[in-house]
Amino acid sequence: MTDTPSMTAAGAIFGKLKALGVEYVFANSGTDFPPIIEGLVEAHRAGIDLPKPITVPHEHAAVSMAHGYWQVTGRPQAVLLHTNVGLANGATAAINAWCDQVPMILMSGRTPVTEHTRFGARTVPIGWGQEMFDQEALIRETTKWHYELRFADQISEVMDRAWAIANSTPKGPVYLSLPREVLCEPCPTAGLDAPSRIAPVVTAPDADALACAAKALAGAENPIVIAQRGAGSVAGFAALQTLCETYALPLSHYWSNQLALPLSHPCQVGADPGPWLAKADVVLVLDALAPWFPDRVKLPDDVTVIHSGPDPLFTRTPVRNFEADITLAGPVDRVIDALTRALADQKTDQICLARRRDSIALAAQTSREAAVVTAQSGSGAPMTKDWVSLCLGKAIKVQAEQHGRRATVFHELGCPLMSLDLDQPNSYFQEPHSGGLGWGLPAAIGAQMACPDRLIFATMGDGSYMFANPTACHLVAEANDVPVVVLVLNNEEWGAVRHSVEGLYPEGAARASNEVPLTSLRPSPDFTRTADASRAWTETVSDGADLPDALNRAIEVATTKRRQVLLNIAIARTAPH
Ligand SMILES: Cc1ncc(C[n+]2csc(CCOP(=O)(O)OP(=O)(O)O)c2C)c(N)n1
Ligand SMILES: [Mg+2]
Repeated sequence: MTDTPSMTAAGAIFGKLKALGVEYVFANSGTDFPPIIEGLVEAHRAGIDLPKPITVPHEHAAVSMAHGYWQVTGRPQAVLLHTNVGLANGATAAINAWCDQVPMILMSGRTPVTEHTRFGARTVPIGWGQEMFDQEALIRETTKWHYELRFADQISEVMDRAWAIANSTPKGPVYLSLPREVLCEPCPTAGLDAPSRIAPVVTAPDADALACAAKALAGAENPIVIAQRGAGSVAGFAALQTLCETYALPLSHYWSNQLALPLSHPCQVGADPGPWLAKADVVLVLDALAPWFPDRVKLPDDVTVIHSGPDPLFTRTPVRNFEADITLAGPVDRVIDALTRALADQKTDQICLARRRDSIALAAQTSREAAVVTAQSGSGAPMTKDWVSLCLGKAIKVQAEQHGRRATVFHELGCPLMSLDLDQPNSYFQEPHSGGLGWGLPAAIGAQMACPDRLIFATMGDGSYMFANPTACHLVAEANDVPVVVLVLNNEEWGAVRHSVEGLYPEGAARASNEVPLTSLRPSPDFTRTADASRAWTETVSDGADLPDALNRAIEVATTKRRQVLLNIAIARTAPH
């Protein structure tokens, strides 16, 4: 290295992150941070363009904010945590990011290795207390790549590599451990202001596999598409509609955590693919970790199953044995595009397609009408989650029509998809299938920071709200002027846990008892006061009839006063489905 060192390594990391397109570093600091904080001020004074550091008083929230930010922008962000303890607090959110294939640069400090003499060496007892043989083990299974920085002059190249790997198909978090002594070293500036010299890998489906898939789909009599993680991009969302319309392909949103088709689309047949799978001759799985319920679904013997997506076999999931006759690897939007082209070469029977299109449209309409009827039957006091979804979907429609506002609903045991009536890409995100609860609220805040003018709703169960470290989240929302609208769907219990007991033991003792152990959240805290502590605008809504007006008031406050809002909504306890 011939460059003159000009900044501490920590400042260099921030500068490099900016060059990689990172706008925010969601951080939770500690005694490993002095060189980071010093370096940050130093770099700022030197006029270096830096990402904005955001103080997040819980690590689960910090990682989840980067998660939500990426979901609405496709731009990976960075997270900086305190040694092993901060990393451990962020590990559940890293599991979520891993499961959802969300790229981010996750970093945490490493307690000093040296005990004396060297600058940055251990000072107070936690230097010993936080030492581990293998700190990376905490997140190794949930990151694509991990490394401990050895020298300050590695920063630019190591970051280039980290960024490129995080952004390669399938995407995912990467981890960098930062020993305090290294952070205290001076760092040469070369390369710090340049974007990555390493291009991410984008995979594409194999040509032969594509031709087989196109032939199967073109000749199918009873096809079904199952989409769990959306259509890959805004362009993919539009292209998938055309594909489904052209080839009369019904699509089921089975346990979907993103929207793949508008819910009003005539090929969108609801959340249950069961009846379609029972008679299917071709199944197209679009990026679905668990595309059906193996214990309940018996596929016909002669079915052709096509799995597609960034990692169609989910190679890092130990057990997953859904049959796969054809696999198409690549980002979902690329798969849709490639399939569309390959299908153009195939002959189709237009009369059959027209007939099937009509019957799918009828099924789609029937399923949607049934969802509305179910939702309307839950408008009492307390109300159902479906009723909240129906009202929220209507409010969102009005905002789009009257003000041209776009909206995104985050759902974590909150507003179920089918009664929401959403029709836009990026309008809906459910918790990842890893289900590390506490994701919804901070992910929504991260999304709102990325898109200040979008209406962002964080809808979640009362249990999920508490898992989100709400005091930390409301502080971040207030500190950063984030007007997120929080809907707590409060049934005063962990309903999903009770449903799971009663589902497994339908005639069991727990179902017959008045109070199912280990599921009650009574007495319910007054969540409006939790949010009020950070000066949110709050209301409690007990009667379903009052909800539409309450939602309008909430939206009015969020959009005109740009203040965070929380509605504590009384939800009826229901029987398992
Ligand atoms: C971190 C974490 N801990 C525990 C669980 C297990 N769990 C799954 S659902 C659930 C209850 C969720 O309760 P709530 O958000 O109130 O929604 P409800 O089911 O009552 O509608 C729990 C505790 C989990 N998924 N993640
Ligand atoms: Mg609950």
